[in-house]
Amino acid sequence: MKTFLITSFVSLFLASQIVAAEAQSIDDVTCILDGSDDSNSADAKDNQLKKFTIIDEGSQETSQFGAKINNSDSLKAGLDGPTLMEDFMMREKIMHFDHERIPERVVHARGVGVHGYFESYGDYSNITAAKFLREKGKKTPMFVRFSTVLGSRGSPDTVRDVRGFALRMYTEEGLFDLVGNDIPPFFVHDAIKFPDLIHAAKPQPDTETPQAGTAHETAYDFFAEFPETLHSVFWALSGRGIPRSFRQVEGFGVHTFRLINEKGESNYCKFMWKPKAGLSNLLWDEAQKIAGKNIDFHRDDLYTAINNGDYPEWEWGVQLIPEADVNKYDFSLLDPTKLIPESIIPFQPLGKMVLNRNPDNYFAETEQITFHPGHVVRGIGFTNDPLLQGRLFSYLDTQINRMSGANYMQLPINRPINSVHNNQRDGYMQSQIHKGKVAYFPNGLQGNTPSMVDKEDGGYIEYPEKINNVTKIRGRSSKFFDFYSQPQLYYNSLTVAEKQQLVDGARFEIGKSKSLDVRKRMIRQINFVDNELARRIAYGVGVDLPKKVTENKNHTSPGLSIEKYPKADNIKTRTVAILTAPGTNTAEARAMFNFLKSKGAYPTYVGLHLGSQDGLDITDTYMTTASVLFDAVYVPGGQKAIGAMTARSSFFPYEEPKMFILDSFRHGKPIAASAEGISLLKYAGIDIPVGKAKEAKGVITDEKEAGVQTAFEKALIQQRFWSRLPVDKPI
Ligand code: HDE
Repeated sequence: MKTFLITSFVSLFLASQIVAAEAQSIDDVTCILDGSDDSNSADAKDNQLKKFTIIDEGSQETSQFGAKINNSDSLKAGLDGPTLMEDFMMREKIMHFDHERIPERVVHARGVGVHGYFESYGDYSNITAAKFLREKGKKTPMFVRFSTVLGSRGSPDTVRDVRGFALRMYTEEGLFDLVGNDIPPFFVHDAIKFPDLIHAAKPQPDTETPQAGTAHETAYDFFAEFPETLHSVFWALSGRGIPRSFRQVEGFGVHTFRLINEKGESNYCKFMWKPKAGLSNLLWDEAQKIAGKNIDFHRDDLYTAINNGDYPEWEWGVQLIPEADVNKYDFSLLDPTKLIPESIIPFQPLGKMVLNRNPDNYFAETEQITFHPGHVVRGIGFTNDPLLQGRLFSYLDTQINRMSGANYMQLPINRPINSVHNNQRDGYMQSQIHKGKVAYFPNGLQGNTPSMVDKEDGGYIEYPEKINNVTKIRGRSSKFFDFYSQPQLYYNSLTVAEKQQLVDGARFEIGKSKSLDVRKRMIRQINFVDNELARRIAYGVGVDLPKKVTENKNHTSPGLSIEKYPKADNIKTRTVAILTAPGTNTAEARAMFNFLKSKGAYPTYVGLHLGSQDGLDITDTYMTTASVLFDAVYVPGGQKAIGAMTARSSFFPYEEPKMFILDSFRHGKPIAASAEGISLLKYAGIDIPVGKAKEAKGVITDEKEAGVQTAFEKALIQQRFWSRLPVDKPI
């Protein structure tokens, strides 16, 4: 019986593809249908995916129905004659091509996916029945997709936006999807306002501009009218809206969820995950320039690190709130526009998450994955957060639009690693053959199987929350109406340089609104958060400086500032440009290259032309790259080279080396130079610090290359020298 089922499955689902691959054994295919054999292993998902993976290299061309063919020319009536209708090869090939696209996601269209695993730090059965959290060292396969929210699939990576950070754990008990973001609050608290938010923020319907950002009138019109958005707007306007790398962002489940243990006891929780590489962001000037120089900056960065074996890691855990404390705070736990300050409830790590494999095929994996906050495992449940409740509908519904049918969970990337049995049947692209006449429950003919599983036997645990004595009402509880305390908390927790970034971001975004009325209304709202901030922004966007209406409570919370965030203790994956020209001191250049490489950094020789230059292997030129694409820069000595680099010449018509250094300096990046290389820094107008000021400023110079190594490494750990960034005079 099984053999029949398996054979049919293969012929239907894989027929067209399998021809080019090695024939699969019956046992292999059994695993596809019934993943239970290795659902307990960290490799379980990879092993399952391998069974769907096709290798075309070395094969012969066939049609979709398996005929061997040569389809380089269409079939014609004579060499110059008309193409014949009979040409099944052409019809099939073009038909398939015509249907290659599916609708992009209505939000989060641009994304990059990677495989990895979660490893539990211990047994947490005291708080949850979820099996992936019940054993120290237990590994669970994962897939993660990072995304921007507003841009189309082809938009640049470095736009100012929130980043989606969606996780899928392929647990032995089914999928657990945590579809989160890189910032803890959300813009609106009720799902019913989500379409308004997105319509206001996406390109305007009359012009379809601007792409991938909120710097336009309708967005700020909405924000100004709907001040619960302010908290998230503040995060997006700060450095959090323009991360340096997906590897250096935090993750947040945003909503309050529920954890339930075997005894049925429940705690509220917020999920969050913290990058071991620390946090880092781009400056707005960098972000904009990168969008022109390398539109794929973030996905390249992630791909390269993983490809090099530098696997990004996060600590994954919760803020746990006892059921009894639900009403204890000034804000409601059910309000997703608020965060729970870590000063009130600390982060408790439960495990680590490691991303260690790039996908093989963008479409099959990253595009076809269908995340859904409703994919939960036993021991994890929902709360009455009205945003979460709405999402539980939306993520199912949206997939029908993208996937054109209800069977998308059978796609390889979506299949759980444990076996799936139920009475759901048929529909477009059904790829499984359910044997037998029974597709209902209860049944006698199949012994009442698939049987119903109660929570006592390992079934999903519904938390028996009491809902009594309530009246149907459209509204919200009073705690949801405090729109200003948390943006104030966030603003207060930023450093001087970070506050300036927020001011600059706001001046750019609000300043893009042609309507003075919108700008005025926005400043009015910001003034309810903090008068000084509102005045600084107002000045830049041509609005009268507002009078003070609110006292700043001066409260702060740890963990919100990027500048103060704990740093990694190494320089792995930091990108460093070594600027060269013919005549560079190659010994110095090589010594620095090797030093950085030995520490795990990614050095690159930038030269006049690709290929060998004085024996150095130049992999980027002053044309193909720029300072904004690197974390730091080093200039070795070499009289002839520095002579050329410190003049406007036919080699450097735009004084490219000078501009390189100037940008690095302005952007607060570590800069090192040795011997004659120091002259390039001076030529760029940089005051060369001496003594301890070198390390404080991150400008490291010495007559010898060996003399800059250690201090340069320290500077690279620091990543950015915030004190170099300009700050406004008080207004
Ligand atoms: Fe989403 N969101 N969302 N969202 N969201 C989608 O699902 C939606 C919300 C988030 O990489 C869509 O498959 C509604 C909060 C991420 O595939 C869609 C509401 C958070 C991703 C959708 C929200 C998110 C999505 C688009 C308000 C952070 C990308 C295509 C109730 C916690 C997932 C799709 C991926 C994607 C709807 C609010 C994060 C339309 C209605 C809050 C990371 O279903």
